[in-house]
Amino acid sequence: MTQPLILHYAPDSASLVIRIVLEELGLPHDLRLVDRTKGDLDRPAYRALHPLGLIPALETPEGAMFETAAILLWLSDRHPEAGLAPAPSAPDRGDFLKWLFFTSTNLHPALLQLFYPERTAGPEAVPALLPLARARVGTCLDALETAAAAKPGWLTPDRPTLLGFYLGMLIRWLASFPPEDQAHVDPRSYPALHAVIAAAERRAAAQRIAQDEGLGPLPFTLSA
Ligand SMILES: N[C@@H](CCC(=O)N[C@@H](CS)C(=O)NCC(=O)O)C(=O)O
Repeated sequence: MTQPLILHYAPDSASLVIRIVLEELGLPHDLRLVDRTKGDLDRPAYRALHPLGLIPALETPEGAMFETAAILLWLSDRHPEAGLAPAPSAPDRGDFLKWLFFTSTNLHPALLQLFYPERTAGPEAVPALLPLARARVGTCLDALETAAAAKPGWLTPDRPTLLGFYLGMLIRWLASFPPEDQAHVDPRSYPALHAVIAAAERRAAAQRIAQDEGLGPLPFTLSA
């Protein structure tokens, strides 16, 4: 019997997009809640799955996976029929990979610097780091908005895509901050991305997981 996939998750963390994609693909899996307040991330058993003790981690029959983008790509490559990403031989595979890695190595870390500046540079550097991280987020979103405005097949409101779900989660976090907070982003200020994530959040899979995690009916845009 094949071992099931096991996702180590916490509500409204980076595991959200993995849960949505597992649901979108209809893949059976078990969930293990990681309780950060109880030190679960530092337990040797969890560190054996993820060397840095971060969420998400996915146990697969072939070993543990970590890094959100790697897990997403691994899942979609095994289920090409779902069309969540261009196939390895597709002409637009290179563009898709480029923007997936752009998101995971530039936008996602800039958000973490913005949300947890003291972890990056210590408490005394927070006032200097915050505007830099905010500017970096803006630069990344501007570039992604330009990419989305060209309506590529891998970032379109017309059908679900890995990047649409991933960006929906990241933009959700920015939109969750009150407007007066430095970290706040109004998703409507990026119309092409807004259209993509608004379509993504309407998917039945996204709705089911959002309901399970208590994220409200518009989990990505937070307002119509
Ligand atoms: N590069 C990692 C980043 C994962 C990450 O930073 N996860 C956060 C949750 S969203 C985490 O586990 N933080 C540890 C903590 O909150 O203590 C990825 O893409 O998976």
